[in-house]
Amino acid sequence: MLRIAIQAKGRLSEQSVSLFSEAGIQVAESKRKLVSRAEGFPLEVLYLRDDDIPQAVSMGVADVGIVGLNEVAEKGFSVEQIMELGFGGCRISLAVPKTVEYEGPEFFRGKRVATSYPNILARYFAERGIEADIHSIAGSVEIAPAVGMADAIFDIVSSGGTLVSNGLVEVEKVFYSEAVLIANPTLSEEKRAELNQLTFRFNSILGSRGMKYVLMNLPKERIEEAIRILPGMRSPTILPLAQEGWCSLHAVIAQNQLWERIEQLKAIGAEGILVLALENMIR
Ligand code: PRT
Ligand code: ZN
Repeated sequence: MLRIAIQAKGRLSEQSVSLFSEAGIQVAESKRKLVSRAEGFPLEVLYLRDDDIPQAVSMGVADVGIVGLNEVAEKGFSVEQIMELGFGGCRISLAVPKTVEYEGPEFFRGKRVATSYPNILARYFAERGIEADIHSIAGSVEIAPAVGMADAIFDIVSSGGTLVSNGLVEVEKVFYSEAVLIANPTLSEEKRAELNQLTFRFNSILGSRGMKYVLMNLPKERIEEAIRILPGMRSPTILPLAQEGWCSLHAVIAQNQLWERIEQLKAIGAEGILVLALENMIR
């Protein structure tokens, strides 16, 4: 049975649990428990702080884990990155007080930069031959410049609101992150097979995001044109209608192409167009 580590409490925990639920796997939220057994899949869930997940997976305490790519990159433990999960998106950026003049990364030479991500930052500076003074602090990085602890910060940004309210400006976007599924590199064959089953479900869920299912009535003589507009997964499904000369056409279409394609279909005589949400797409 696979053992998966997820964040006990925090920004990734709720969405980890709801991804499982979409995959037909019931996982309880942590509620001070350390381990629990999922329903709907042979899976044991270990609830940890996000900082500890890369190490737990690397040591084999957990076989797989869900954690931000930022933590994986910062901690540097040997784990296999299996797939991106489409939530928890953020970036780690350098930010300076809005009152200083900033012309480029050379600004940081000899400056004190506060961060909880010293390793990622050290790599960024090393690649540019910049020597700076990296101050590793555990929390509330954004207040460091105001209290005189640092000249700049390197911290997670998502909307940018925290920077603005602390009088800081984002000047370099260094690292992009989202929640990822990681695995211990030496899983047994049996666990590898279970992991493949899990990623198959996750891929089906992620693959259907942003996709819609459309159906419409169409005069039979326009089928060829409609197929050119709507190629679908393999090709659209066409069913006869009771009314002579008409058919019903079904296809999957990307949300961002939806309106343009619908206008083209209307122009060739499509009627009664229905657009439905797509829950899963099994490829
Ligand atoms: O207790 P534990 O150690 O498990 O949790 P934590 O407090 O270390 O982490 P948590 O729950 O805050 O974040 C978990 C993961 O979510 C991070 O490692 C990132 O991968 C991801 N993530 C996504 C974020 C954000 N967005 C985010 N906005 N993590 C933190 N923030 C913070 C950021 O530190 C800053 O204080 O939100 C603030 C910035 O937000 P904006 O929107 O104002 O820019
Ligand atoms: Zn943490």
